[in-house]
Amino acid sequence: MKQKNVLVLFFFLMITVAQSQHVSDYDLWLKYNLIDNSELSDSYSKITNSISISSKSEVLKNVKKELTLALPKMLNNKSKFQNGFTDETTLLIDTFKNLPTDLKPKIQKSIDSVNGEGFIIKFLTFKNKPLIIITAKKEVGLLYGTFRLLEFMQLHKPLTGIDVVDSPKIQLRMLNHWDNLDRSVERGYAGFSLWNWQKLPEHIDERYIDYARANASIGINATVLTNVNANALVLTPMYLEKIEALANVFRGYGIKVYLTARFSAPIEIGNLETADPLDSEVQKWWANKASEIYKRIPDFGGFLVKANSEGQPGPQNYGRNHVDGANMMATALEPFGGNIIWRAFVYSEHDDTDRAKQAYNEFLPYDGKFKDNVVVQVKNGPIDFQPREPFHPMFGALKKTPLAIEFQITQEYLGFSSHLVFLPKLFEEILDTDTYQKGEGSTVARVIDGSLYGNKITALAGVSNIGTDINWTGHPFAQANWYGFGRLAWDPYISSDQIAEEWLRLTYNTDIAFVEPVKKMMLSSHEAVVNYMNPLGLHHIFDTGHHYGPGPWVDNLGRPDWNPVYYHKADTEGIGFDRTTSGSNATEQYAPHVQDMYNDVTAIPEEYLLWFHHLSWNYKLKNGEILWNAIALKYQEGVDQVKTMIKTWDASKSYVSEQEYNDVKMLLQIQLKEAQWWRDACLLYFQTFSKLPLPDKVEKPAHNLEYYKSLRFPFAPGIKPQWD
Ligand code: GCW
Repeated sequence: MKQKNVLVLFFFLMITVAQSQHVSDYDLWLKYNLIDNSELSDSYSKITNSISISSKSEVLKNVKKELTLALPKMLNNKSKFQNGFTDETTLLIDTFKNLPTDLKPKIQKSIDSVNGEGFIIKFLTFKNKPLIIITAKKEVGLLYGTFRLLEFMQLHKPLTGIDVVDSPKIQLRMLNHWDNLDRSVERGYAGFSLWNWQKLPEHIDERYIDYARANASIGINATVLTNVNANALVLTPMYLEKIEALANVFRGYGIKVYLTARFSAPIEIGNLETADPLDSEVQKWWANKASEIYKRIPDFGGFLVKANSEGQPGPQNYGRNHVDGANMMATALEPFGGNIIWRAFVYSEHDDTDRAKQAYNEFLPYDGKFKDNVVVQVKNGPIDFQPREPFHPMFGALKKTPLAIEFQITQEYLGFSSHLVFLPKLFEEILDTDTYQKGEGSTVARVIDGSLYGNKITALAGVSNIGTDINWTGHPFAQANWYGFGRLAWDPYISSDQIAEEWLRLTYNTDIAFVEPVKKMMLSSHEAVVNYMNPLGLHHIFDTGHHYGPGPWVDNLGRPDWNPVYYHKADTEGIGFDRTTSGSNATEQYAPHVQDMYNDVTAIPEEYLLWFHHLSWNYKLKNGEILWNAIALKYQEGVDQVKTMIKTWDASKSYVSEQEYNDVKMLLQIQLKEAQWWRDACLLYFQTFSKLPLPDKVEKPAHNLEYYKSLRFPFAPGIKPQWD
């Protein structure tokens, strides 16, 4: 190549590189763009002209810091700050007990109605002058209230007359990081782990602070720093010192640190011969460990434990059960106010019961037997974070045990960080589902927020999609999943529509001509991925290990329930997993009304059809199509939906920067390519059973089945690379 051409190519590459992940993506939904509407800007400037806030505590210092950062960016001027209320004050930020006495009666009723983390933002006239106050019972409420006020400004909402009284409906709003100590992230698609263990505790990366700010802005108040496939070393002094440094940063943003505890830690780092939960030496070891941790981190949240699941050690290794294990650890943390979050993601290779039934079978007999500081954390569906699953039958069935719901924000089964999938839609679908366990209206959200059974602890967890990528989440739209998770953890009744709209306006542009179509694209993106990956209740037909792309043919893995063929059960007769009374009878784990609905092939919502029924290829669906055609058309519909997403994004070009446009555009192209891959591979494979032709509307596959089966991805992200 001539030198000139090389140079041209070099510049082209530079531009391409520069176009993905622009630095401004780093700011997430906290961009604080200049408000170009002068009327609004004037009104906001008046309101924030003179801010009264004390800066004694870390939390209040952070409140002030955020205002100092945000206001000049949005309003292009500087606010004055004072320590106490003065005649000049236009915005007063203080806890209720510190408010001027003659102000209190105006707030009393509202303050009585908020909880310890709630807040009030109120516009009122005081001493004949307009005043906005942000108040709360505790300082952390002032932090949340301030972020809400700044969000209102970013959304260009009027503040005159503002009257917001809000409290989180869930106590523990937690991110679960599946971060390993070598900084790889299990199922992570956005770079490496944020936690730079080698430089901690001395070096506090600015990112820790920005991570905490982002979380606080959406109300997340707990973070589990390490992978549930745990390494005991994190409980040794060398690591605890580093954890302490992180906890010191996060505390000022209302965030408590949790760790994953490896059940066999007493053996691995304690030199004991056993980890039997009924052994007194083991109990003593955990009690001492707890006291060692709390000396460093007085507000340590507790442990998240994956036990006797996928090879992780647990109480069953010693002939004990989950209650023995969880309660032993809970006893160790109890004196310090810590919690045990015990995962219910269990299934055994020695049990040939339908995997979807195993967790319920195992945990139901333990209902009411856990100590008060134990929460059982249940994945949203009975298998494993599939693009669509029915709700987990444990929800509502355990009536005396607080259950936390675990969502997966990282897109293990949803196209990694290259597919645009707006997950709050999936979360909402589950939260809104009625379990009927205490009559009509017993939604999953009400099980989780405690309003159904009065849980002592309420919790909502999300497996983090955050890493060292400049934009934190790999796909810029995956930021919306972090944002939306936080909003739903605060209030599980907020609509996905509202979340999408807020996020778009905060992140990109407030113009309705941009927001409306792009919001529509986001809201339909979950259905699109279900269509092109797992339509009509199909599930777990992903390729082995890394779960990148389709692998419905895989049948050679060690355990039956690791193989896709176990889940789709396609044969010449038909396809689907019979979980009705004539099959595995998984339906029996639901309330009678739900059982009846799921058992009845004419009553079940078609999106769950093949999850619960094995049906002939000629079975007629409600729209008159035979099952084979319906499956094929759904795959095609998914592909078409991605094409529509590309059109929508193209039409939005003028509303976003060139980098933002290009970044998403390139990712949508990958999504289209992979949607086609899913469609072609799955249809060619299922066709070997159905022996029926593809309907006319379905595009012809680009390759033959052998080609798709031959693809290998030993270095797919999210797992430790391996050649097979
Ligand atoms: O879905 C599976 C994942 C594992 C994960 C496990 C779990 C952390 O493939 O990577 O392990 O779930 O949730 O424990």
